[in-house]
Amino acid sequence: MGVVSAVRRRPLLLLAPLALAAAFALAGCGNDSGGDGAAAAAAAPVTGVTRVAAKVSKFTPPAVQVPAGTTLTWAFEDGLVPHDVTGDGWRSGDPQRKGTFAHTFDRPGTYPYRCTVHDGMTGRVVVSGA
Ligand SMILES: [Cu+2]
Repeated sequence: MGVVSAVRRRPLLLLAPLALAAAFALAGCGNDSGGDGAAAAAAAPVTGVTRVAAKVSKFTPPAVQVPAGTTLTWAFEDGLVPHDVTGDGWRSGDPQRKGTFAHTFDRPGTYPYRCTVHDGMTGRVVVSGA
């Protein structure tokens, strides 16, 4: 029995350093295409911006910070590539190739969102107290 549990435990011990190494490798990659969800989640929010572009399969800027009560607008500007904006309880609807989507954020908090068409195409809205 002792042998079995030792064998089962070993893969986890081996995988932990690999996972850490992978995380460092990703974090250290400075010229990725920008669609990386981890990068969007880690990006410092930009202030003074109420318009986010969905372009080249990423949201620009990936993170924005606005006061409560602000209406943000997403502009779909990726030619033939459709995108959407999907948060928890708020969404733009069907993926679209052009036009805009607007949403007003009334309550302070952090609102992550993503494009359901493209893995890793994510963004974040940080709403501060008005
Ligand atoms: Cu997309």
